[in-house]
Amino acid sequence: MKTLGIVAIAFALGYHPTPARLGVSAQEFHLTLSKPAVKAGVLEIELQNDGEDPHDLRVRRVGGSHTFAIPLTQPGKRRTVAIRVRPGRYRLWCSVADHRAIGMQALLRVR
Ligand SMILES: [Cu+2]
Repeated sequence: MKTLGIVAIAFALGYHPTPARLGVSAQEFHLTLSKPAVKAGVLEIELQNDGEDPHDLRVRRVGGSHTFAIPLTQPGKRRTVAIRVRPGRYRLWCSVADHRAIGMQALLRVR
């Protein structure tokens, strides 16, 4: 019971030993997130290209200046990157050609 208590306190303080995960499916021409919101901390983003063209992924906090980049990923392939996210809203988009403008973008909330 003592161990359980310590774990409960650790969680209450915001320590999460396993990172949050977010799946992002890329298709022509939209991005589908596995969930609309995640917790702050380490976030594993798994980009799955479910389309027929190569796509990449960019992630930037609204109001922020750093852009995380997941490189070009071929159709049928998957890439996972771990980033650290803070509470707020993050924009995700594909930076290939005009893909962002024609719909390959999404908004993620971080609590
Ligand atoms: Cu794209």
